Amino acid sequence: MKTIKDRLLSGDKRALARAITIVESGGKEAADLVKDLFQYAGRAHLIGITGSPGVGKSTLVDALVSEIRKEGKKVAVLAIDPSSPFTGGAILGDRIRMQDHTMDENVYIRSMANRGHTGGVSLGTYDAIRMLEAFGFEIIIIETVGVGQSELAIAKTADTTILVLMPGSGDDIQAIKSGIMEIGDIFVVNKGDLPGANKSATEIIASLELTHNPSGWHPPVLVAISESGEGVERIWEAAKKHKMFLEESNQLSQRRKNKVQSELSEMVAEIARQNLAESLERSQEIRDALADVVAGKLDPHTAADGILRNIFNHQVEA
Ligand SMILES: Nc1nc2c(ncn2[C@@H]2O[C@H](COP(=O)(O)OP(=O)(O)OP(=O)(O)O)[C@@H](O)[C@H]2O)c(=O)[nH]1
Ligand SMILES: [Mg+2]
Repeated sequence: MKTIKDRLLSGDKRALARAITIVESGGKEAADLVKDLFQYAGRAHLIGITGSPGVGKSTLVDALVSEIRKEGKKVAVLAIDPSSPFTGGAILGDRIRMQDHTMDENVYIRSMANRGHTGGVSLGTYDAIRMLEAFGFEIIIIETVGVGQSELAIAKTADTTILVLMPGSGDDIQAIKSGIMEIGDIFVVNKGDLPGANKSATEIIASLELTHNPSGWHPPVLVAISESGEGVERIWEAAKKHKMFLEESNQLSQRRKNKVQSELSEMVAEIARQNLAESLERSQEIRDALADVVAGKLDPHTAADGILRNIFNHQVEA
């Protein structure tokens, strides 16, 4: 019988779906699969799309997919914790187009839960991206609902981050105030058919002029009507231009290095958390420390310090 790895590499979408389910669950099976497929990963252009609920992210993603397919490129979409279901044409008024995409063998759309990670990007997401890259997707779009920290997490994961806003929602003002403007490589004022779109765009441009910009990239602010596809071609052009800019200014490798760094530190923290949970049950020393804190004999800082030593010594010996 062929392995999941062989089936995935030969273009079997069911194997891809299975592989993503495996890496989503984590554990040894996931680690082995990632090890097997790691050498085929790391090649796609990762585009993060974020913004408040209901600004039209999924509608924009759908229109972008159509745009990308015009160039014949293979494109995958990961929708992380969507508040509305994505796959299978569930988007109101968009059934027919979505249906088109799901019939297209060069498109893959998948929803993922972030399993309680407030950052919006869990370790499983990094590995799911690897599975999609190994399968051969050239562009991977990651949609996350922007709620505080998740914008920052997606910006760390993606090569190009698109921040979507809509007119009249106060979103733009909110974004400017909360300092998330810095994460946008491209700004989209969606629902350009509604009043106030140009005003929003002007405000964003004005605030960008005040934003510190060490990379040398000047984020474009584009008005679009995702529902009709108007302005979406320019968004795709801007995304390609941004990737080229990163390559030419040697910032792509730096971004990817930062990404690996945050993934690794998250992974180490996760292993430490698991070890701690196990040690809490297993280790008499840790149980004693807990009892001492409860009894008021030991302060929590000293106890935590002792527990850390215990875990890492244990790790070294193991
Ligand atoms: N008027 C107008 N409505 C739009 C446009 N694009 C999307 N919408 C509508 O906005 C609503 C939300 O669209 P979605 O694409 O689901 O928004 P989203 O940001 O993905 O939403 P969540 O994933 O739930 O956060 C839907 O009713 C869309 O039809 C647009 O360009 N103009
Ligand atoms: Mg959505």
